[in-house]
Amino acid sequence: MITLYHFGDAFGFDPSPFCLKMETYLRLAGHPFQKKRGDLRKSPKRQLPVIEDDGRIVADSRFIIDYLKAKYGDPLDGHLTAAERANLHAWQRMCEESLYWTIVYSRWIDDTGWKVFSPLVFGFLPGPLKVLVPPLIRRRVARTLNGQGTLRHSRDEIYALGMRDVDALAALLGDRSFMLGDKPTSLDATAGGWLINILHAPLETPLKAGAAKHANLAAYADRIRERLKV
Ligand SMILES: N[C@@H](CCC(=O)N[C@@H](CS)C(=O)NCC(=O)O)C(=O)O
Repeated sequence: MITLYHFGDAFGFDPSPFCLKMETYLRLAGHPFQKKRGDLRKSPKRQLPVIEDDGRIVADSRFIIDYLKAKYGDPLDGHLTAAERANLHAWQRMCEESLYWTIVYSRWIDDTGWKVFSPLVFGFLPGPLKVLVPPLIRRRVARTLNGQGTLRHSRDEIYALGMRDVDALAALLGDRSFMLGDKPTSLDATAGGWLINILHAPLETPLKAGAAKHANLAAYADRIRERLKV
């Protein structure tokens, strides 16, 4: 049985887009799995998600999906042409390398999001750690966002950049059931993990308000979330 190590379901689902991507992938591909709370200190790359399968540990959603495809087959993407795979790759990277950072900003830096996010994800910490740890990690995330570049922009610019990606996803989806057609592909694991995290998270950010204006994305997030139910 595959074990998915993730952060936990602080939002009723995993607040990490990458962990929710992995869970969505496993469900859409039909692989049986169990979820356990992961420990960053024990994770090979100090990040989650990680899976364990037959004693083998695999880290990073991209390498996990490669591993699962090699071992169990490729029910989601196996039928795609080379051009369709290239298209999928580009959209996936847009979510994971661009839109991701606006999500991170909306939770860790923007005070509106932080006030709600912090107690939800750090609520499990005992006593004084609940007060001490969140600002330390918040400062570390700010350094990362500064190095990566997002924090060089104003709040309005950061949300405007995020909305370009959300608007592009809405245009891609159109009136289809899934991002690339009638059947789910691995792009829906990423897009689902991202859009559920934007639209269903209890944080009233400009990104959520902007995404909610796209009725097709709201219905899509509901549809993918339905697939996550056991
Ligand atoms: N490229 C990785 C990214 C994973 C990732 O960024 N995970 C974040 C949570 S969304 C994490 O573990 N952050 C903790 C840290 O970097 O200290 C993947 O595809 O799995």
